[in-house]
Amino acid sequence: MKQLYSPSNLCKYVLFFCLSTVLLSCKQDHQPEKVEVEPTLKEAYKNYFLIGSAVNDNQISGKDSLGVQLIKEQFNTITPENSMKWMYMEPAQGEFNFEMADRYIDFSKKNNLVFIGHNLVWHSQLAPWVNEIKDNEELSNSLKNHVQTIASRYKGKIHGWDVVNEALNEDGTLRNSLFLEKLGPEYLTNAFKWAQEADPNAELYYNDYNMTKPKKREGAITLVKNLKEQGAKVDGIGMQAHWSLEGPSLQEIEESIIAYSELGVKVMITELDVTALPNPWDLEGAEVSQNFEGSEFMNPYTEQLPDSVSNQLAKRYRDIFALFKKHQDKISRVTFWGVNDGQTWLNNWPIENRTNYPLLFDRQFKPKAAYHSVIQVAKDSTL
Ligand code: 9MR
Repeated sequence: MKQLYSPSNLCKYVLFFCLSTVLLSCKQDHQPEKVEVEPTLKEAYKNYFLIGSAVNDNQISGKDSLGVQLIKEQFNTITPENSMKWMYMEPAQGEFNFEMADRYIDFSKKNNLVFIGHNLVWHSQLAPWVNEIKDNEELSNSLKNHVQTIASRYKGKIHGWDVVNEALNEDGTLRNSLFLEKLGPEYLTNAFKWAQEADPNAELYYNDYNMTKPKKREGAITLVKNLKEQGAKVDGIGMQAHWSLEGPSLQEIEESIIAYSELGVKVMITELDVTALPNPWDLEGAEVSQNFEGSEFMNPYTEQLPDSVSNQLAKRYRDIFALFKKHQDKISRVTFWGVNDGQTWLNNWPIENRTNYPLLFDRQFKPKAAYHSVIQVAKDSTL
């Protein structure tokens, strides 16, 4: 007892009291603030639809490591932007080059990403030898061989194929491509049938731009109906969605989503981007043969996007995603056409070498205002 109240012990008690008070107040001062961590895109939209990006060779090879990081964090599906197109897959007749495509598939498997093949049949980015074929039967056999060789190599590894890309004109008639001219409209049904034979479980899609325009929409509906009547399996329609701040209107987009879904197919937004640059010719879509001379007036934001335009872009993305969310029962996937603004094809179309800002991540891979507005839509329980 005596020991307990000795002066040296008393000193210790006082010291202990002071120390614990200081520690306690420190702890209170540095109580971590409750910062709400924003979900990633794929987390935010996990109950609604898949969310993806087009990816390029620099990402697959790992050269673009920041891009790869974003792909893994933000997306759950990928589409190769270029490397599975005809000119790369079959550069010479009957000689296939699977090297890059195999790497894309490995990348998607390793990172648990749903893989979309793009594309099997397209008049553009075709290998030059195809245009040289004179005999129609040879052309038909080459088309069959192309579709079947590739679709069967990746059987079971590909979730869905853009089987036919951009086969329609703006007025809804069939585009006068080499295939239509020489093989007639049957080439479309055949392409779907050959793809199905080669990979019966893969989803098969028709993919095109300006799919919100009433005439083209009618054309696409007729096309899909015809394909189905002729016994082809069509699982989905891809609306590419190369859009602008002004158009298409939300009404056109909504009517199209509903109309396509009424065909009994899945609706996918497959190549989303929203140009932020002037477009005085009112060009819409993605007709790559359209190219124009540039000027300073046409490339106004070489340093950065002004806040006013950045806010417009965020608002446009907000409206678009609110609509997608409203129709989540019809939409199975939304894919952006590229990871960040530095990598978008829209820096070079319809005028080369411009500085465009159509995606959700900036050139430093940082999320933009548009990104936050897309996340907000997912979280907003009133939408
Ligand atoms: O983004 C692609 C770009 O790198 C290519 O140069 C271009 C060549 O045609 O193709 C772009 O992707 C297109 C896609 O494959 C089909 N829809 C339109 C896209 C934009 O042109």
